[in-house]
Amino acid sequence: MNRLILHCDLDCFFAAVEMRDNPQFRRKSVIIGADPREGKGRGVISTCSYEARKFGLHSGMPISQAYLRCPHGIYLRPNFKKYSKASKQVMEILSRYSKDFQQIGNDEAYLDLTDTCLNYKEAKENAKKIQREICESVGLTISIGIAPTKSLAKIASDCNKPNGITLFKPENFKVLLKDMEITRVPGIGKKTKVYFYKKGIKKIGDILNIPVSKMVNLFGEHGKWIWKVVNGFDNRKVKEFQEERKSISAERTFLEDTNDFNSIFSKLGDINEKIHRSVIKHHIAYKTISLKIRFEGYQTYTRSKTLPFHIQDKDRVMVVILELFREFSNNMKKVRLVGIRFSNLERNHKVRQTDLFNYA
Ligand code: TTP
Ligand code: MG
Repeated sequence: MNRLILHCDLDCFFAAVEMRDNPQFRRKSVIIGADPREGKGRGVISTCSYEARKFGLHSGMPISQAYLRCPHGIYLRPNFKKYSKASKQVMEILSRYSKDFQQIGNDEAYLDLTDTCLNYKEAKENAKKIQREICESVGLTISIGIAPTKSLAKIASDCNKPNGITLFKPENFKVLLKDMEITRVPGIGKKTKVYFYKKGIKKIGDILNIPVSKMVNLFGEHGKWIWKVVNGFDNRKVKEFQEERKSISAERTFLEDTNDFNSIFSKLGDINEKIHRSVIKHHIAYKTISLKIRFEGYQTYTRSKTLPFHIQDKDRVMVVILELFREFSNNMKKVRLVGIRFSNLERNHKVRQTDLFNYA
């Protein structure tokens, strides 16, 4: 499939907004997050400038640790109102470039330019125009990846940050990918990486070189997906909400594997909240609720329950999840990841009313 997909991702978004508004912070180590309180503060980094990243700082790092590595940094509390305004302005610009536009979170978006551009050269010209327009109107830099699939475009946008444009063409993307670390692939984080390393898979080229059947044997469905991503077999369309979408899900990996019931349930509660923000926004009702659970050692299980009718009800979901979880209560192994999935979806505008009413 020869599509022209762009993935656009703002550079160190929150920090960039602060540097834009406070010229004295530019080219400095700017850290957005909790107050470090001379190294005694709690909380984590939301994001930081590229200068701060040179000291090893990154999103999610405890602020106390950041302070040890970078005591001279400029530590700022986040100003979400300001970031939200900037995000809206950026998304408005991006959405003008294609009817197939999909925003992800507050600083990323996909655009499908297959119908508007003839080739990669034209797509690159568009990418440059986007960068100029965002820089002039909003004062921020954005990195753009151009590739035949969404996942390849996402990997590409991360290759030349900040303010880069990276092309992965069908004829050369494998050559460009082969020497890259596997963690560049969305879905292989720091923890998953360990399981791949144990099997001798360190570079993307190692995945390209093995048959898909072996990836399935080693890592199940997740392995198959990773194989498809790096080989360019990701057919997902760029759409705000896909009518053909079969399910909606979210999952989280624990910082450390755990068998503490409270932490597991609190994580499932967070995931439930997160998915509900999305189902409410898109007026989705669901009939099937699934619990995914991965134990240390990578064994993964899914258990589902189908209700007699479609619902959109957070509390009901937690009751079902608790029921499904019970099956694993005798398992002594520690839990590494949990996830919730809704399927059997129905788009229902009425559901929103009831839900908002319930919230109120
Ligand atoms: P990212 O795009 O992940 O990060 P970034 O834009 O800061 O940096 P990069 O240049 O590498 O893209 O996230 C976008 C914003 O979301 C980020 O500026 C702050 C916020 N965020 C958090 O609050 N917590 C997090 O753990 C992450 C990853 C992001
Ligand atoms: Mg970003």
